[in-house]
Amino acid sequence: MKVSIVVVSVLLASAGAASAQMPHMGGDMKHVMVHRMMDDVMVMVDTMVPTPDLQNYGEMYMGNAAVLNDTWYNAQYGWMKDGTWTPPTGAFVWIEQTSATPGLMAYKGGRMNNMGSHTFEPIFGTDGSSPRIMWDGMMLHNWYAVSAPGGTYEATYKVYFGDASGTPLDGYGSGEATLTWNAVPAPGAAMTLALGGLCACRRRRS
Ligand SMILES: [Cu+2]
Repeated sequence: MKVSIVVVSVLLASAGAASAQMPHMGGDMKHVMVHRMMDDVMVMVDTMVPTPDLQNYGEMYMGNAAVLNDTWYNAQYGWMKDGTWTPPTGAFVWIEQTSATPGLMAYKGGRMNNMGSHTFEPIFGTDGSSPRIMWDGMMLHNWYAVSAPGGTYEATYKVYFGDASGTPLDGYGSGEATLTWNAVPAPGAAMTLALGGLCACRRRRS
């Protein structure tokens, strides 16, 4: 686990140097493990990694990643297949957002060691997109963003087997998971507040 994280940061650093600044995952990968148990789907969030922070780095991103400009964002959560299993014959795995804190936006990510797999298209209801995505079972780190930090955010997901249009398969169960984030004020905002305080003091003295 540690080794792969080191490799990822090296890749991101070299890519950033070559082109524009790449967005940051925000911390260690926090995996959402999806397992098929007979006719059921089980979903478990890795509890070892602390609750991710949505952060604003004050950076501008190029291309599709520009959707993260001026946002507080994070991509630590990664959907991951637990063990080797396949969906029922002819069926697909669907991840559906059933509820989320208002203001939480989501964009399609990909594998952390391949930024080219990240399309940044709006998903999970963002900008009128579908509440569900079909998942191919590859590690998937989506990007979550808010346009103003407002404390704690949550999103709840149902993972199930469905047909090509997302209709759940009869006779199969579904799994559920809730992801949470804390939105922290930008370092720049704290600095502005400090400077504001300083100015107030000066004004009082004069
Ligand atoms: Cu991952």
